[in-house]
Amino acid sequence: MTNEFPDAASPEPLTEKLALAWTHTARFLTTASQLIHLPATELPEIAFVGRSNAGKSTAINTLAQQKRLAFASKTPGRTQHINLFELGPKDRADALFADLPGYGYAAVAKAAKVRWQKVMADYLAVRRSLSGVVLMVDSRLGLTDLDKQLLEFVAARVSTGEIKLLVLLTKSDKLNRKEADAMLRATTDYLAGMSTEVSDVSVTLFSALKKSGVGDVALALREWVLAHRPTMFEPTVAIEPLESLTADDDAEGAAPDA
Ligand SMILES: Nc1nc2c(ncn2[C@@H]2O[C@H](COP(=O)(O)OP(=O)(O)O)[C@@H](O)[C@H]2O)c(=O)[nH]1
Ligand SMILES: [Mg+2]
Repeated sequence: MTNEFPDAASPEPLTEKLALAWTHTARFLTTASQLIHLPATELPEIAFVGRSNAGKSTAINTLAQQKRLAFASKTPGRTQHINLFELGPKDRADALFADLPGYGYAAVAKAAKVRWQKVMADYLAVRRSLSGVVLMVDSRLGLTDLDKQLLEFVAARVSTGEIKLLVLLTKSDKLNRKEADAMLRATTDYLAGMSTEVSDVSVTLFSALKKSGVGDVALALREWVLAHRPTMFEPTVAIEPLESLTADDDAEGAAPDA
């Protein structure tokens, strides 16, 4: 399994076939019910999010060309864990997929909903290695209020380009051409509100049933990973050189009392 797909150093041009060979390498890594249990990693992570029943598990399995990588649950709302999958060569993984719990399932108790909303918000706001978000939206429903809330959780990091965003309008086989075009346009219009000159925001129709959009999505995700540069730790509070601190202290200490 050497060099079946290009890495950053490879001169080989990226094709849909190579991108799909890469998504095919996805394998289960670990599961976590709390953020602190997620492994710290330098690998770029791509999160898959969406309402319960939006077609998230099916989309992940279709991208990976594996039958039950992400468990397509018969009981929506039951899987409240973050599942991590590893991609790339076995001995040198180059990216992670994170399957986040679906939201919006009516039968889940209020307390559990609130708890998970917080986990999602925190994950999207602080997970340092997060480099992309794939939001799955049922193409018959379009963006719902919960999807828009979720987008708000990542909006700041999307606007700086730190996190890339791809919205998949799933189950597009259920729409005719005219309906599909209208949904694509409405979603694009909404997302224009969170796009900037440096952001990477896109929308695409997707059907696991008809296998449409699959190669495009694999390409997009592979490009994200190849373009990823680990974020350096940037202190939000300026750390002054020791000397200048000392000097300031001295100056203050020497200041005459009022
Ligand atoms: N027609 C059609 N149905 C789909 C497609 N993708 C998923 N589904 C169906 O939508 C339902 C929810 O899918 P699932 O992947 O479990 O959704 P999740 O809850 O978001 O993980 C299942 O009945 C799937 O068979 C698709 O591309 N076309
Ligand atoms: Mg699922």
